[in-house]
Amino acid sequence: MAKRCRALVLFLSLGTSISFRIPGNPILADGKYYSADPAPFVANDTLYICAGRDEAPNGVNDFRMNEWQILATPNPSTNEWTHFPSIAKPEALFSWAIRGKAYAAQVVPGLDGRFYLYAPVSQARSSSKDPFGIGVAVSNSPTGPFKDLHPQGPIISQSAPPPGNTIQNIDPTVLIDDDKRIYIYFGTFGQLKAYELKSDMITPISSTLTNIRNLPGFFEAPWLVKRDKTYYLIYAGNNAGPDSPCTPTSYHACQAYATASSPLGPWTYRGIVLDVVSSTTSHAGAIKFKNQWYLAYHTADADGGGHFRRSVAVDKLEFDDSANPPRIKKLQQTHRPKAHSASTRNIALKAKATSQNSTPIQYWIKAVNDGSIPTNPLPPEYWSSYAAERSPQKSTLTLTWNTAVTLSGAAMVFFADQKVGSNVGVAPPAEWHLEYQDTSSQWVKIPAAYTSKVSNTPEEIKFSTISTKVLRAVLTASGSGNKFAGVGVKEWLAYAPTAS
Ligand code: FUB
Repeated sequence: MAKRCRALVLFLSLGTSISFRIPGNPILADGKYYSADPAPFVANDTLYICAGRDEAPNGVNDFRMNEWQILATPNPSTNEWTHFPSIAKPEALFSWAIRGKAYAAQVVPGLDGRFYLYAPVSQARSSSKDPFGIGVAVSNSPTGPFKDLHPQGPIISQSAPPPGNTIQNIDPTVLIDDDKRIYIYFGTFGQLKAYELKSDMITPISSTLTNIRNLPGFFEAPWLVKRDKTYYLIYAGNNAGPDSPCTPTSYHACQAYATASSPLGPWTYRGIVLDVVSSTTSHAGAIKFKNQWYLAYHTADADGGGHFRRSVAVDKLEFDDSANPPRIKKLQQTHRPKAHSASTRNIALKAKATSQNSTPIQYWIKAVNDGSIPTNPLPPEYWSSYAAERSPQKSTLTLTWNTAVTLSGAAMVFFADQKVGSNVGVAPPAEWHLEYQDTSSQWVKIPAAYTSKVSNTPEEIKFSTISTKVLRAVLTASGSGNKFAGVGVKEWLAYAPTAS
């Protein structure tokens, strides 16, 4: 009996794995397991990707992350992967950590042949303002089981040495340099710190932290890597706004990068590695494997995916060696073949949406005709005129097609967090109607039974057939005097008489 129990414990602690072949990105796509914050590493002729597991229920806008998992392939171009669904859980790995908050971890093959897991978790008992800390665990195998290497607590936290650390301590990235010196970077919310570690992989070499500045738009997710003599720091940046090099709204992030000739900088910003992805967060890791560079990153592209139900993808990363230092070429995302989309009467999907008012930085005009109607959207998943005390009374949204289209109906799926008639927040519009541009470019109001009802199911407003290249919605916000609520639109559908 004792023998049977021991065998069972051994089996459970080693975990189970499952192998499969994929038709393309994302790697885990059926929505059974979501995977986020990929951190690639190489061992035993295999490319491994350590990832967190997103478990937020659909519609919950929060990180629900209880464990880490590993994906492994002998070669990404074979599309053959093995999934180790549960390699560690914060509270089981670190006696000082609470359940959940299994944020972006990295497994680092050490110089001693062992594997070091750098894992941000939340401390059970901490007097610091922010309880996040980075723990380190070690294993003889790339997929665990891992054992806490520093049972006293996190090696990095607001109260661990070196002092002067008041940031949220997550998103570690570790590089073992060619001369065997070890560097760690970590941070988020625009704050990035770094220092050198001793060969024990846990102790800071000096009592000084390097504050990394000069990374335009740095938000989080640093990834430190070296190629030949050049150090590359890839990071999630979200400097949105008219001069942003990459993000359309303040909720988005792109992957930018900087280079340096020494591991702690100074860094020089070089450009964008990866445009915004379908999830608002962006987190990536670059790795050389069998003479090819790859970038692992996450998106919301799996079945039922979302900003808190992310999935890891991997694509080839190319360098331009004619530049000095060599430039990283912007990644071309690849996807598994899409199922044919069902025929639809909604031809708004083929139009370009614009807003005549300037759209506040958190909202996204592209969301109004992207075919997605989320129940609990984040701001970039809808358009809104909400600008606190300065929300305008009138707004106009326009759909423009390249060639004339025939329309016989439309639907507006409004977002509202306030009741009808409110003059604060986002409320159903007091009034709205559609106009189209006729052949002499005159705006003509479309007579129809308009309703400002808020429902997540599009309700078609039918009208007599019109032909136009430009359709506009004139929206009047509720409120009075100079105090108006914002108007919010999750989706605007424009119906042709027949489906195509
Ligand atoms: O997964 C939780 C957080 O989301 C990570 O720490 C960030 O980098 C972002 O990807």
